Parts: sequence; structure tokens; C-alpha cells
Amino acid sequence: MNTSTAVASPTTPAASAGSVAATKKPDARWTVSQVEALYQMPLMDLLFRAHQTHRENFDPNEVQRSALLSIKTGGCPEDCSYCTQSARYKTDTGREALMQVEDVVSRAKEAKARGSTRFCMGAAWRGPKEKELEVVTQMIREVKALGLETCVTLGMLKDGQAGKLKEAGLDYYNHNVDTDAEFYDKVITTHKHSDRLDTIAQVRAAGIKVCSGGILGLGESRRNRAAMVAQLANMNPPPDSVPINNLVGMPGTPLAAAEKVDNFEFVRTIAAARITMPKSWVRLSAGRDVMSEEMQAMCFFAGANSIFYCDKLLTASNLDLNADHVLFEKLGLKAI
Ligand code: SAM
Ligand code: DTB
Ligand code: SF4
Repeated sequence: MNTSTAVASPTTPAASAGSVAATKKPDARWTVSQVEALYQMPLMDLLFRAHQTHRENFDPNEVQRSALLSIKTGGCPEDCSYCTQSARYKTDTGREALMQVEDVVSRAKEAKARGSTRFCMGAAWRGPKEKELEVVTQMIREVKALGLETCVTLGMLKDGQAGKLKEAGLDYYNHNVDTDAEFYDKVITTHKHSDRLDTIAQVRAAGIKVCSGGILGLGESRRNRAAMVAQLANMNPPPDSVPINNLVGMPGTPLAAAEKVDNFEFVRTIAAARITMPKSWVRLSAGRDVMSEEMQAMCFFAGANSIFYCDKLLTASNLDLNADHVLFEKLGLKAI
């Protein structure tokens, strides 16, 4: 990636409007320095720019809701330092077998009745075995038949597996780049950052929509964050959906006590994602349950337009549904 083109950090609204970073076309490539320049803008200029981009591409009062279900929990062979489902750490998360199809379908029905439009199923695998993939394709078929959009996150895919998922009617595959390629091996050693990109390429080639984002709070620098955003933005096209997770410090994981990311830095990341990926759905993901209403409102203003709408994420708690209703009512947001 070309990181050599430095862009002066805009210091006034006039300068920001004229900067390369602020005026880039949606299909243009972003250098890391240009994304970093966005982060360095005065917050009000950055928010203004991000919100303007948001309004040009989306209804700013609409937020999409997906439900999430862990269909296979714990016992994962990978060593992602943030994850409570890794078998390598002594955590409170037990190991559970792959759920039965009928149980998944009944959870999807409940999610639909509560208003979710997409149902995401997550499995703690390095990647699915053929037999496991068969069961998941059945889940996809039945959830899809309920009239819900479907999403799965199953780890790395082998040749031919994405095609089987597409055939079953899968709409989205979630596979996060998680962090900057240069920082990746500080967090995960059992697979490479390039493995993640391979799976994303297979998903895209099979005609499935890509959901890919990352986590903040792993000990990465601002430069690392900017590099992650630039990498996502430079995908051709960028992911349809971009989850931005705030680390949930899960007890027993190496990152349990990691330093929290400053709220404004998190908001800047949402804004940078919105500006660089104007047409993508930006999802305010893990860590939302400890954000104040004001913080969430700032994230929506900065361009986040999708959330997980369920009491639990995969294993960690999420905001309860009633709190979401109250906030949507206060902000005049419409759930879609
Ligand atoms: N095993 C699959 C994989 O790694 O892609 C799917 C499940 S994995 C739990 C899905 C995503 O959840 C990860 O890529 C990561 O971004 C996010 N995640 C996991 N643990 C988290 C935590 N403690 N805090 C925030 N996000 C987390
Ligand atoms: C994503 O980016 N975040 C979700 C979803 N994709 C699968 C998962 C968040 C997991 C939070 C930690 C847990 O529940 O264990
Ligand atoms: Fe396994 Fe995914 Fe957790 Fe990594 S993030 S340990 S691959 S479940």
C-alpha cells in the first residue's frame, strides 16, 4: 500500500473542505496518511464532514438492526488475544456443540418478531469442516425462508465453501480484518492477516456481500487504526457492512485489562470509516452496552447506521432491547 503521500492536516473548516482527504471520490484509493489526516482534523470539522457524507448517501435517521446468535460457542483453536472463545485461555466461556437447526430457527423467529431484519450466526471455528458447513447451509436456508437476511461468521473458508453458502442463499459473510496488518501478529499468531484477506476474496468471488471491520482497544496506535480503515476503504469495492467493535475485556484473555480507547478516538474512527466508505453500512458493534446515550448519539451522527439488536452478542452482553427503544425514541431514530 502506498503510504508516502502525506496530506496536510486540515486545521480550519475552509482548509478541511479543500483538502485531498476531505474531497476524495468514493472510488479513490486512500493512503494511510490521508486517513490519519482525517483523524487529526478538529473534531467539529471531522463530524461535520462525516455527517455530510452520511446524509448524501443514507437517511441519517434510519438505523438497521441485526440479531446475533452464537451457534457454536467456545473451544476455538485460534489464539486471538481478545477472544473468550479461544481454547488457549482460561475463561468463563464453556464449550458447546453446534446448535440444532430447529433451535436456531426458533431463535431467528423470535428475532424477526422483535424487529430484526438480518440474522447473524457465529461459530467459534478456525474454519468449518464439510459436515459442519452442511448443517450451517441448512440453517441458512431455513432462516432465509422466514424472510430474514442471513449472515454467518465461521472463520476461514476453503475452496468451494463460499459457493455452497451462496447456493444456500447466504446474503452476508462476516470476516473482520480486525486490525492493521502490521499490528496483527501482536494479537493473533495462529493465522495471518493475509489469510483473512483470502477468505474475504473468496466470499466476494462467490457473490456474497462482505461484512468486514475491526476492533479498537487492542493496544494499537492511531496510525494502526488509520491503516485498518484505509485497508477496508481500498477494497474494491469496500465492504458492504463495516462493524467497528470496541474491545470488551473478557476475563481470562490476554487483553482483559487492556487500556480503554478514548471515546473521541472511537468516534473519530466511525467518522473516518464513514468518509472513506460513504456507501457502506457502518455498524456500531461490540462495547455499545457501556457507551452512554450521548456517546451512541455521537456515533450515529458521525455515520454509524447499524447495530446489533439483541440482549447478547456472541458471549458478551449487549444493550437490552428496551434501552434501544428508549434511545431510538429520544433521538427520533427509525429502526429499519
Ligand atoms: N471465528 C470467527 C472469526 O474469527 O471470524 C467468527 C467469530 S469472531 C468472535 C467474530 C469477531 O468478533 C472477531 O473478528 C472480532 O472482531 C469480534 N470480537 C471477538 N471478541 C471480541 C471482544 N472481546 N471484543 C470486541 N470484539 C470481539
Ligand atoms: C462483529 O464484528 N462483532 C460481532 C460479530 N461481528 C460477529 C461479534 C462481537 C463479539 C463480542 C464478544 C463476544 O460476544 O464474545
Ligand atoms: Fe476463534 Fe474467532 Fe475467537 Fe479468534 S475470534 S479465537 S477465530 S472464535
